[in-house]
This record gives sequence, structure tokens and C-alpha cells, in this order.
Amino acid sequence: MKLAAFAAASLLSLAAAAAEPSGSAQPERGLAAGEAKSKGGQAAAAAQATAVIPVKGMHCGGCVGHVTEAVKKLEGVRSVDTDLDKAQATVVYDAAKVKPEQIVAAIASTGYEPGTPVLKK
Ligand SMILES: [Cu+2]
Repeated sequence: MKLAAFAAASLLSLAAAAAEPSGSAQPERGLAAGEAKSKGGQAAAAAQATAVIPVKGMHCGGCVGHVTEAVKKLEGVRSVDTDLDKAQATVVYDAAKVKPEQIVAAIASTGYEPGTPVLKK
């Protein structure tokens, strides 16, 4: 009984540590990221980038859906906001996993016309 409770408590604290990798429970991991970025704990966010890509040829919600789905399939893409009125797709992605050129290619593969990506900071 006591052992089981102890094991459960250990699992809980392990889960808590895993949920917060930037926390003090994992100083070794936080250190490397902190050295690289000089503001520790944001290693995951460090590679995040946003690109706004003009898309010509969309004329309805179906078009928006095609573009959005094609971009979402790419590994490393975190979110896609395709705007019909502005004729552009705003893509948040992991720059370590996917390049803007690949996003452009995915849009082109749907039959619409992607323009030059504008990177946001
Ligand atoms: Cu359409």
C-alpha cells in the first residue's frame, strides 16, 4: 500500500517535470537552451517562425480549405490561417523542421498560385 502510493507520487512528480521542461526540475536541459539563447527555457519557441504567403486564385471557402489542408500536412507546421479576402496564408511553423519553400510548394501543389513568403519576426 505504502509502496504503491509512493510510486504514484513519483509518477506524478515525473509527469509534472515532463510537462514543464523549463522548470527547475531539469536544470541540465534548461542550461543548454539558456546558453544558446541567453534567455533560458524557450528552446521550443526559438525555432518558431511565421511566414505570410500571398495566394492567388482562391475564390471561396473551399479554396481556403484546400490550401489550409495542404499546408497543415507538412511536418513542422503548427498553424495555418488562410484569409480569402487578403488572399494570403499566415503559417506558423518550426523553422528547424520545414522551410518556407516547402510551404510554397505545398500551396502550389493544390493548383493555387503562391507568392513570395514574407517572414515575420
Ligand atoms: Cu473555391
